[in-house]
Amino acid sequence: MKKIKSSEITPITTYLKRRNFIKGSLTALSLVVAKSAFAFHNNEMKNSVENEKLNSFEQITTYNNYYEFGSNKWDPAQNSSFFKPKPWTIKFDGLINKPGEYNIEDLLKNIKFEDRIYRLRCVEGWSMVIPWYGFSFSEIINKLEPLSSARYIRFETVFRPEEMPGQKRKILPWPYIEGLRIDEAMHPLAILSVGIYGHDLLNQNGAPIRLVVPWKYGFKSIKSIVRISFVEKQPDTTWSIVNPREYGFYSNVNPNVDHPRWSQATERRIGEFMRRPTLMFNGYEEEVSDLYKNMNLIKFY
Ligand SMILES: Nc1nc2c(c(=O)[nH]1)N[C@H]1C(S)=C(S)[C@@H](COP(=O)(O)O)O[C@H]1N2
Ligand SMILES: [Mo]
Repeated sequence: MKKIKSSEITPITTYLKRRNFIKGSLTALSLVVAKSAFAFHNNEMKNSVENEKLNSFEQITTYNNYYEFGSNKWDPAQNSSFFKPKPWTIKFDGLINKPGEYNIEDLLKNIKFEDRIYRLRCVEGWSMVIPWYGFSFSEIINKLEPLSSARYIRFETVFRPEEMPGQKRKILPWPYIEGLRIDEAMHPLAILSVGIYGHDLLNQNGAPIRLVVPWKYGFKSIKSIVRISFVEKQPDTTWSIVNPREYGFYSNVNPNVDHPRWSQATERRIGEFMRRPTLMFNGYEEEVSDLYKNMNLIKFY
């Protein structure tokens, strides 16, 4: 991994001042995928995450879901100090020309890192705005040369019960697994993240590398990835194994499709008191809706 040198770590105050620069790069990115520059511009006025306040480093690193370290929001920060994110390898297998187990440093050589400010909407009804540091997952996918028969990607989190106390209990089937359709994974907004606020990821956020898919509920953004498999059939995912009626494969953020036990129409931003409306595809509709045209989003929840 491109180790973030201490000289590169951005103090949080100056990070906020740099947001104009980041906004520029995000706009450029979105223009590539938006239907038209004008449509994006209009949308930006109403929906842009750039107009929203970033959650603090403290909030992002102390209010977490990472069941491998326990199921309370404060557990991951408290119980993850024995976890060793270094050294790290990721195994790539299945329907690709270049399978193998790659050391993370080798894997991330020549990768173009970027800051990406995204909303994260948990299926439980809370949300945050997080400045990730990472890169488009498509960069890695292209290097691996998927075969045309590869239609889905399956992700697996590390299994280390000695370092992850939650894995000693059967709160979930271990290891945690997730999946995406390959065109979703190739979308420029889907990133692998290695940092937050210009700082290496802390263990509670999924060190050393985790997925971030901002238009889907947070549980799709699988942490501490050790295996990525290219497959033909839609893979199983942890939460849909546990409760298929409540958690589907797609899990796109959708204020119009309620969870069986609660409404998804609104959310509480961590740090705020009032609830705010949840946006279609978490506010990334302009960029991602083409992935789902002609799909029934109630059936494919
Ligand atoms: N391996 C693993 N990945 C996981 C989880 C988990 O329990 N285990 N929780 C998910 C859920 S429900 C959410 S909302 C996000 C939270 O990410 P954050 O704690 O970095 O904000 O991580 C997701 N990734
Ligand atoms: Mo979540």
